[in-house]
Amino acid sequence: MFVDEATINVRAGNGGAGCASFRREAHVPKGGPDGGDGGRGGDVVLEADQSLSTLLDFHYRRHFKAERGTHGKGSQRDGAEGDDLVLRVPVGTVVRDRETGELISDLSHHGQRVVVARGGRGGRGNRHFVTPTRRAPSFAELGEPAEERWIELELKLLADAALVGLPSVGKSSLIARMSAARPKVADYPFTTLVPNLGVVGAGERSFVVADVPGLIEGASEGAGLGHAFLRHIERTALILHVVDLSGGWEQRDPIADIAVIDAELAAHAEELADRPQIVLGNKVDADGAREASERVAAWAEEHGRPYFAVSAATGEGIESMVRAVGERVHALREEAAAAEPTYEGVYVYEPADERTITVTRAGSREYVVTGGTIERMVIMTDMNNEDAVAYLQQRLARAGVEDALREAGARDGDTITIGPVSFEFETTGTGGTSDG
Ligand SMILES: Nc1nc2c(ncn2[C@@H]2O[C@H](COP(=O)(O)OP(=O)(O)OP(=O)(O)O)[C@@H](O)[C@H]2O)c(=O)[nH]1
Ligand SMILES: [Mg+2]
Repeated sequence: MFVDEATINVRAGNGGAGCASFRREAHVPKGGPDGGDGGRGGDVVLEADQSLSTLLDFHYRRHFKAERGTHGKGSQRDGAEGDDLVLRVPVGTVVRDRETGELISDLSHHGQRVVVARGGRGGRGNRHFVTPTRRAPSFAELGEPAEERWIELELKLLADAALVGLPSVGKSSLIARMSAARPKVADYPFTTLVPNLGVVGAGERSFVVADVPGLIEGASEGAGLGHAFLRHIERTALILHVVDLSGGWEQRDPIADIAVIDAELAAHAEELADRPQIVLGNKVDADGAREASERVAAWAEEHGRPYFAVSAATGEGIESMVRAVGERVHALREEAAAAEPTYEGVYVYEPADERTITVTRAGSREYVVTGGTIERMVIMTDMNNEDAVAYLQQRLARAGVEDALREAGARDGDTITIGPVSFEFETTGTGGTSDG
């Protein structure tokens, strides 16, 4: 179907740094620690919005950045949080991580939100690091760097209704009459090779209609252009079943034609047989068509299907048919919306391997340790401050880094690299796997 694509770069806001400061009191040279925390950086969020219909905006601008958090200050003043950046995309947008190809989200409902890049946490001020043995922590945490990634957006426009019928019954002619779509029309079968979509204006109630290639007997088993197109119909709420009322190039019984299509739909998927249908008797302008129309009308009434006699050629009957289809589509949409869960929560995309610790041997006495969570611990540490480094060492041990290194064969004195930092391996004896 109609596909619109864009690739964009999203960067959340960095967290602000925590502050290391001490209360000033008249008689005490150094009061208690009172450094405020850094503010959280803003997230980049995608939100589905039904008033939008294309991804065109993202073709002109490709880099999007949320606001950073500000740094904490003395006297327990915390930094301000950065604002989230909310990017609105059309309903039907599928989001993927460009690097891994991983599906991040399928934004199929108005208001649905997904965080595609998380803002960095603010660093904690020094007052958080007080322990019985460390009364005056001289360090604070740095802010957490924000996430940044390239994501791919793909818009899949879904049709509300699909024009279905045998070849040459006039499906493409009808979509051309109903909308601005201009598909190829010809009086030989299988003129339409790919589905066409058209937006039909029906007062306030515009809807999207699909014109798919003609189906023939055996389509559900792969005859003709078969299967691929039945798949497109699966997701449309309403079937506009088009039948040819004209005598055509051979004697044809429109009611038998309807039965052929019904059988193919049912053979493809049980629920297609129960899908709401409106029957459109087309070519009512042709010789002998009125009589055929009356018979189809009687049959349709008997089977509880609305029926309209139309002519794509002269325009007869089109207006009232479009109005009725618009109303039906609207009712079906409301039904579907009522059945939908509401989207209040926000899904946050987290690559799966954040907590995994991987040790790679890089030389005879050199190891590289990777893992999102522990790399962040390192990045948030002020390496110029001895106390901060000692604290980091304990956290890493508790997170299981020491155990993992030892398992990989590391011995005291080996060089260990985590993120941008290298240091010497030294056992703390803190061990264990509780949180860090
Ligand atoms: N007289 C008359 N001819 C029509 C009408 N609608 C379509 N036709 C003719 O029927 C033939 C087939 O029309 P298409 O619109 O290509 O039919 P289709 O169902 O899209 O055909 P496929 O794509 O091959 O499945 C063309 O020659 C049209 O001009 C109509 O209302 N009246
Ligand atoms: Mg066609």
